[in-house]
Amino acid sequence: MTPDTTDLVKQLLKGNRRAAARLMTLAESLSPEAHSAIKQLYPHTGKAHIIGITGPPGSGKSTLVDKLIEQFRNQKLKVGVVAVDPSSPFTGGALLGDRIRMNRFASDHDVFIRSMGSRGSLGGLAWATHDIVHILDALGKDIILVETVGAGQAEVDIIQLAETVVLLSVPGLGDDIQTIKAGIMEIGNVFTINKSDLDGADRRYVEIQSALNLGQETKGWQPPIIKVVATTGEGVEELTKAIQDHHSYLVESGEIAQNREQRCSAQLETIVEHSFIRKLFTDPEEQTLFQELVKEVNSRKTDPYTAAEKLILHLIKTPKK
Ligand SMILES: Nc1nc2c(ncn2[C@@H]2O[C@H](COP(=O)(O)OP(=O)(O)OP(=O)(O)O)[C@@H](O)[C@H]2O)c(=O)[nH]1
Ligand SMILES: [Mg+2]
Repeated sequence: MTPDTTDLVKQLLKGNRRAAARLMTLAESLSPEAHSAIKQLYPHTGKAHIIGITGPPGSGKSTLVDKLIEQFRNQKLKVGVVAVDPSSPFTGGALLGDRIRMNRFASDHDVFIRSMGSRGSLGGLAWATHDIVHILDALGKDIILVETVGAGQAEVDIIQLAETVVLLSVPGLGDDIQTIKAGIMEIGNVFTINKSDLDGADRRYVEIQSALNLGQETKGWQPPIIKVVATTGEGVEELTKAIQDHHSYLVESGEIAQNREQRCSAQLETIVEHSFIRKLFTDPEEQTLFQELVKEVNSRKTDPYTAAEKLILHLIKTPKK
């Protein structure tokens, strides 16, 4: 039976968690009902502060998110969490770990946690993540934390989603510095060294500081570097303050408008790109045409540009199924 999204959205807007969970399941399965739901709930979004928590696998992101939830709850803010794990299978250990780590909020109705596995290919994960963030926003969350592995190369590009990006790093990860050099630094608004109880935290601090100084702009937001121990909660209050300071900065400087426009643009791009790609690879008629054109390009009967033009025209003309 097709779920009645109008009713689900109505329930969601009243704060119904079960409706939220059902809508998220639809979003994860990339069903057309999910699109219909997003169309209805979108006018009710745009209120939450969306925070990306990103860093290497095992750097303590989930442990930190758990402690951040606590900080925001102390301020009576309503919190939503999306933990995205593109590397693990559906019921991977990491997902299970996330649930256990954040389990203490299970009975708190103002906290909603959703873990996602690598369900969709063809950009489905990025797509569903956007939708889930919208659902949490419409549910009335003030803060939405999005946990993702890595940055830049990952399927879910955190800058498409988050207003504030917290880049997590840990002491003693040699290749991490490579990532820093590769330009990841630019996307961080707050740098965090987790596991600061381990050796090498000070060295990591200096490394990040000098990498930051290289590309430093003298005006605007100056990204702070904060040492934390997620397991004990040390430094998490300071981190929370830095995250909220960044948000205040965005609002007061007016950068928030530009930030939001960039995110809408990136999102629209994702949807257009993947709508085409998905139709191309799921519709048998398009598949046949695609295969024919591949052969024609290979035999030099046509060239790749003409073939692409034909495909795009055909995709536009064929009615939506
Ligand atoms: N020593 C120390 N260990 C920590 C700290 N924070 C987290 N850990 C440990 O690091 C391990 C990984 O923590 P998670 O929170 O699952 O890390 P994650 O980044 O979410 O991992 P994935 O989602 O699998 O990429 C766990 O065993 C934590 O207990 C810390 O501050 N110090
Ligand atoms: Mg995790």
